[in-house]
Amino acid sequence: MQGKNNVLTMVRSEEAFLQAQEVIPGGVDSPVRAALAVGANPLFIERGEGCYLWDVDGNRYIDYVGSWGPLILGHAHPKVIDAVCRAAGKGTSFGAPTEAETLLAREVIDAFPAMEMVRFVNSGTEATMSALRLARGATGRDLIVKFEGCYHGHSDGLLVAAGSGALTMGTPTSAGVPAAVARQTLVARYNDLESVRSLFQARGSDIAGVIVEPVAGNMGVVAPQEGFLQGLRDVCDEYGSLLIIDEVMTGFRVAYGGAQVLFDVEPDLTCCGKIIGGGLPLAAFGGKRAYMSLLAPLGPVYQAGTLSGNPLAVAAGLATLRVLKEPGVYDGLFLHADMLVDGIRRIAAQQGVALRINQVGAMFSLFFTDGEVTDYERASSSDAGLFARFYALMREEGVYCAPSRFESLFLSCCHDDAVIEKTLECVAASLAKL
Ligand code: KE4
Repeated sequence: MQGKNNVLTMVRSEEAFLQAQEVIPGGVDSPVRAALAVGANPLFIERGEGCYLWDVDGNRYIDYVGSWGPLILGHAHPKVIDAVCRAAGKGTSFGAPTEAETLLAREVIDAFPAMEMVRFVNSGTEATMSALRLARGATGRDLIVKFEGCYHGHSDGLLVAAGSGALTMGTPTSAGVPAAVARQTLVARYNDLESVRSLFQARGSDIAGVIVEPVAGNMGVVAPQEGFLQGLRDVCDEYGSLLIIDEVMTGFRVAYGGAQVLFDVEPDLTCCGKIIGGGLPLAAFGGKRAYMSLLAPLGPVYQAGTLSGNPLAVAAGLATLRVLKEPGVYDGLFLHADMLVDGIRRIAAQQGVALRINQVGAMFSLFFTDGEVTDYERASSSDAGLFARFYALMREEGVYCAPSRFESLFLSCCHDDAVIEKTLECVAASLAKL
């Protein structure tokens, strides 16, 4: 429903936001949704279909958030909805193993060559938290290495120099994380192997593992430079530490087998999430049998979850991966991602706007800067004010982007030629008004 002068009306969203703020902190169940960094109020969503979202005022948007990555098939994909409805008709949770979990486990293991076993959990946070505990249990060591600006969920030890919402909110190291826990986390600079090696030279015998986003997506998109990931593999081998590749965002997004297949690097443990749940709460961590067999009930590393491997989420995940394996799906996805990114670059150049776009596969992000963005420091130096203005203008045009320059934008299989063309018209109009 368009307001006067074609200005979107957001009366019900505003009212819904006031209501929500009375009973939910910030009115949202995850901070970045509050859109504080761009000075906007969040839209309350009524429904999604394909590449579109409708807010509660009836305004339609082309969606480039895709629930922060999971909706690679687009909203309400018929095969996903049908699978979830059929599963729900048989009950929603049993707290007991089901054959569908084994089927999904085989699909995930087939996708990641370095994986021999996998365990399902309910969120990416759980997956990375559990993978760290497993690395510590496997090595008997306490320290972990992470990278400034990378986000791996909100478990205490990983909320140190974190990205995503922690960056957006300006709290990279959260209150409430005990200093003793934070001290177990060493922080290196992304794409800077020397910063990693210096940590290992100082503390290598105490480092259980390195956890890395193989393509950073939580400081905006930052690709690994040549040799960076293999360098992490080599230093972990040298010191007997585990390499944990966090593919929660990149898994099935930059390639069916994630960034580890794209960049040919072999982790000891892999975390995945988002897409494997098809929009329902499901994530996973997996790796070599020798490590995974240390997990309870087989071994001494405890990890558990009431709803882990939930039948509805497993059904959504299985349906999603089966569609992704169909011929040509990734060709179309990447073709349209390239069309969009090339088009935005062309328009920005024509309008003389200093805009850097980092893209890997079907994820990309926009930095209002003219320099290369290869780490958190350079991402942070991009113009936040211009980003906020661009976000607002695009939303007025009917395009729904992530409300933070430290997030990624995602395409779905439903973003076709016509949608890309329409998006580029909106980009041209928005950049012209910056
Ligand atoms: P969840 O616990 O949010 O399911 O996953 C945590 C996580 C782990 N690893 C990576 C690489 C991730 O990107 C994430 C979560 N991503 C953010 C978006 N940047 C989730 C959005 C939010 O926090 O609301």
